[in-house]
Amino acid sequence: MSNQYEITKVRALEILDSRGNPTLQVEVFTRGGRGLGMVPSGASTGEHEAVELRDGDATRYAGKGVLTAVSNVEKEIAKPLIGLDCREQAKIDEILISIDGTPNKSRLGANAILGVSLAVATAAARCKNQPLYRHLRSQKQYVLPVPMLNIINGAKHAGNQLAIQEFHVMPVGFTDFLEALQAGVEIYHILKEVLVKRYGAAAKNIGDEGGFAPPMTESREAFDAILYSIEEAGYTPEKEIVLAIDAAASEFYTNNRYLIDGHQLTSAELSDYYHRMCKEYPLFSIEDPFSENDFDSFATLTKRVGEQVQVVGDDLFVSNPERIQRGIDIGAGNALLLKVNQIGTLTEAIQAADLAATNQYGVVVSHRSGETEDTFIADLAVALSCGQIKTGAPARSDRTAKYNRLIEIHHELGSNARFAGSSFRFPLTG
Ligand code: 2PG
Ligand code: MG
Repeated sequence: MSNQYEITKVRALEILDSRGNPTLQVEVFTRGGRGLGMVPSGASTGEHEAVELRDGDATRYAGKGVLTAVSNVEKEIAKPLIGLDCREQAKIDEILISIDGTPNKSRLGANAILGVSLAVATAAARCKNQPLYRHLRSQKQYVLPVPMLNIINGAKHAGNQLAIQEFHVMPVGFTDFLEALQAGVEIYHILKEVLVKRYGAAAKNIGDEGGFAPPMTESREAFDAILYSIEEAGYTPEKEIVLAIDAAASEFYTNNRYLIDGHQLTSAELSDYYHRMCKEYPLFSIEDPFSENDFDSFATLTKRVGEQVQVVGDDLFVSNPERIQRGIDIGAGNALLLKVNQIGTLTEAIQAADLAATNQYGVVVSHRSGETEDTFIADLAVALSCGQIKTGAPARSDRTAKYNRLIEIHHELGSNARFAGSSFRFPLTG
């Protein structure tokens, strides 16, 4: 007797991500349907992330091919999964971890493993004929996330002089996801005009995540242009729209100093700098304010501004429960940036989110700068009801695919969904 949930075949392909680099697509076949997972890829990667396996064969894609990872899926991973029930995510992820056998998934590649893990989940949702978010977590009520829209790109994601990697608007003062997204989009378009007026036509060129990459040198220029655009678009800063940044500070940290806005700052001076920015602008979320191993500076800043301001650990935590626990123990940060490919399986990613949430840490589900049309993270943010999603500018299909999926979920859930709004940090407890 055949079982519709039984995995019958696992296949992988080398496809392209949004930067034109190779990545994996994995398909998991069952009698009840096919699941698909596409793997994202970062540029400002944390040194403690699970390892993305690249071929290193310089004759193809400058060494960035993923044919070894593809072959690992088909030759090593597929066989032990055949015949398993695709609803048994935890068991399957456990098997993936043990076949790999390394602590950082470096043998088979976290990219190979994640592709399979995601495709197993989407196959199960398909077999159950359920939307993915419901398969991931079955609830009566869901929370739709506030989008963190990255509208000015800097650092590694752009070709300008901005040290800070991402400048976001978060539309919080709205009753539903559609209104919030609309406000973000309107601000994005006004910002384009403002930038062209201030910096010339080249200022509307965009960076890796669809935000503009104007030739600015100081962070204040970005804050000012965004603030002005919010008002020009007819919205009220702070009440309706708050600002957020991802400093990605490891990228401008050398020899114990942070090079930002033309100054070499110590971590204490950088902390003062953030403090000032939070006073002068409606800045309510700061990601990776310090370098990726500096738990202490994260803790100091969190103590200083954490009541009002979200301090998010991305490269600090790398979605890894052990590092998150270390942060919790000393109060380093008060929120987790959750990237499924940093840890490499869906089960571990959900464990990371749960660990954060049960310790009163906020959770932001996040894309990578190299993305695909896969919309898994939109469903994940809804399933976790975590209240926040960071998935780039409202432009370029790799980014809008996620927003479009959230629009779909908004309509599908109707009154069974609540928009996180201004309780984005703790949407379930307010
Ligand atoms: C980040 C991400 C996503 P990357 O630092 O948060 O915005 O960038 O994927 O390059 O690490
Ligand atoms: Mg980051």
